[in-house]
Amino acid sequence: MKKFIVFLMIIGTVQLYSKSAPELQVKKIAVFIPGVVAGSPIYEDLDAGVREAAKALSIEIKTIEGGFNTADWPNMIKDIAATGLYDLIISSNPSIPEIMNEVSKDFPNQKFLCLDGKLEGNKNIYTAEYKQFDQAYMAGYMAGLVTLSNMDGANRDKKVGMIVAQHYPVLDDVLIPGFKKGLNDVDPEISVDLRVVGNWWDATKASELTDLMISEGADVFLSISGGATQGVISKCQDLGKYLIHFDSNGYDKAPGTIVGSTIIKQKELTYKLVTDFINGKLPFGKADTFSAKDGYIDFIESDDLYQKYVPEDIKTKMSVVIKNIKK
Ligand code: RBF
Repeated sequence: MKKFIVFLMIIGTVQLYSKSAPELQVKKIAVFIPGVVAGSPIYEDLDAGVREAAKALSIEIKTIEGGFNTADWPNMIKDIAATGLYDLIISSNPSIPEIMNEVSKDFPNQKFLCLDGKLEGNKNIYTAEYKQFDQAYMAGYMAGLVTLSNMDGANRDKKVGMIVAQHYPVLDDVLIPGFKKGLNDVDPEISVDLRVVGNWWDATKASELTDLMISEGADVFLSISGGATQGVISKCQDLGKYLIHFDSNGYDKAPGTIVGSTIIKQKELTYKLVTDFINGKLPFGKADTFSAKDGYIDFIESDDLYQKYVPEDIKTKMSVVIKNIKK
């Protein structure tokens, strides 16, 4: 009898445990980096945001770097879905939602989250993009003020350099127009010298382009080229020119050379969206846009290096522009 009671107690415990088990279950998330993490703020912050969420919540994560061959990405994402191991696959860039959409057809139980991309209407995919026109506008306005300034490295040519990794729709339709509008609002005579690296990693090529562009009059740069940006930064440092950093706070990478930082809060947004997912609140099927008004886009004025190296009149003008964008 005693043995039977013990047996019943064990069964009871097991049942009790298995009832509460789904709540205790650790969620598994795969992070697919379309490129490599190092050198691209947008991916470094994606990775950091997921890691912070994993620490705070009960999540197991696996980060997979997709490398630079875009043709490999669809099969890599498909392979992740095919494992059936992950409650959510996260990625980030404008070319990814369409790949997720295709993979979703074969794996209809797989959930996806894509930042920095947009796709509406697939009940298994949620996307979050940024209103990056405003981010590029602030970069353009700052670059315009610098090229017209009396700062040591500025010249009289009214010429600004833009170095990009490759052409893609968001770059051509949003980032370049935003940057040019910012420049134009400072002075319509400012011209842009735009060059293409051809990939997201070749810092040597980016450095050579920067050298050439400086010799032709450019004195301040915006680089949207991932890891290749390091080549632009070091050439500007060598030749005493300036750079506006994009996507993250870059002032301390090159004090006095990086004179502006326009950011997206990719780490914070990733953290928020992963938390929403864990709480069952991520609105799959929807596509949202996050902006300067929501606090997800900004220009960093508070940094000591910005305060130290940028002339007062430029800081005052930038403050007005930033305030208007956030309104
Ligand atoms: N941005 C990066 O910083 N690093 C990258 O490796 C990178 N790869 C990209 C690949 C493709 C196919 C596309 C469409 C965009 C890529 N981006 C990359 C750009 C990124 O989505 C974003 O537009 C910029 O980082 C500016 O915020």
